[in-house]
Amino acid sequence: MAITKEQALNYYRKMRQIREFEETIHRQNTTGEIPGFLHLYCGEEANAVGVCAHLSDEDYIASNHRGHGHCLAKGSDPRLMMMELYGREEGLCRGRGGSMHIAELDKGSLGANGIVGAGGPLAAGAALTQKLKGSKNIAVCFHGDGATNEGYMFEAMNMAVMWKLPIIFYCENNGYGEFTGIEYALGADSIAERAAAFGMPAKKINGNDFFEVYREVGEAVEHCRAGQGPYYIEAEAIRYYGHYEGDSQLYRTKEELKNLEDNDCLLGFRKKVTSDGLLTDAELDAVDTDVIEAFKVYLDEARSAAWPATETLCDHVYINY
Ligand SMILES: Cc1ncc(C[n+]2csc(CCOP(=O)(O)OP(=O)(O)O)c2C)c(N)n1
Ligand SMILES: [Mg+2]
Repeated sequence: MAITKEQALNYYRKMRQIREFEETIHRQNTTGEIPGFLHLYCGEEANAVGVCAHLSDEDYIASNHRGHGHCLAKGSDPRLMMMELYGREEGLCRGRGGSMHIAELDKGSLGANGIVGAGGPLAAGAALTQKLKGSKNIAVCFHGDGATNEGYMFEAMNMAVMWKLPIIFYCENNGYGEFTGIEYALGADSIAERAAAFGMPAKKINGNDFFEVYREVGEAVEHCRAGQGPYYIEAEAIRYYGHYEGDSQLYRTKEELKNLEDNDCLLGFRKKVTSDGLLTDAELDAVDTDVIEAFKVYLDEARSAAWPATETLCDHVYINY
């Protein structure tokens, strides 16, 4: 699956936008200006971008609590997302959703979700709808290693196999569920092997390598669009920061934190495209500068934008039947 120069630039820009979004709110969080909890996606960018590169607005994704990267990769506007995290009226969900309920249905983004594993049944439902409509659209369930131990994930996976649903279960295995290491929490030897036991193809891949993600997910998407049922991918990933902003990470060694950069997906991408002669360092630097400058503006605008009027706070939150 060859990638053109234009595609490579777009994918790099998207990964850089995610990184900059997260780094910006990482800095701003200490000011107390952003309401609610933040779970940063820094380090996992190659996954969201490598998966969503194969999807259109008519395909669906279900995200989790670490959802900003998925949302951006699926096409949401970073400026409106920043407004949303700041709780402003102009935000993507009019400031009512915030970090953990950010969504954009027109982009097929079913939203971030604070209930670990809840994306399984949601994405399976979206996939069932597409199948019943006879479309070629698919759904992707982004979830973490911790979520793989939730009962309703098992139910969703079983139903997906039974009903041959066009769904990819995409596990971002960053080695932790909150503060608990996977070696303690996972009963099986391997997440992918356990998924295979449900009766679907399952692979373990390196989620730090954009090109591997892109290639493997491309095959999985073809499988689903061809009506061959679900597909499971376990991608090894790294979580740069704590579980949430404010986590002091005393359960991780200094050595582990120091070595994370060795597997940085943005650095790996740069190394690969420059050594292949697809892009130059100068072209990549120009993207970096452009994105960093754009985020300064998004941040300023979000900080000074209007709050929702108090009497409207419950508008757009509940549906009246
Ligand atoms: C049903 C449910 N149980 C527990 C929690 C508390 N909780 C929030 S995030 C999390 C860990 C999730 O780990 P993982 O799925 O690996 O995602 P990661 O945070 O590593 O991206 C837990 C247990 C929750 N939000 N929902
Ligand atoms: Mg995890």
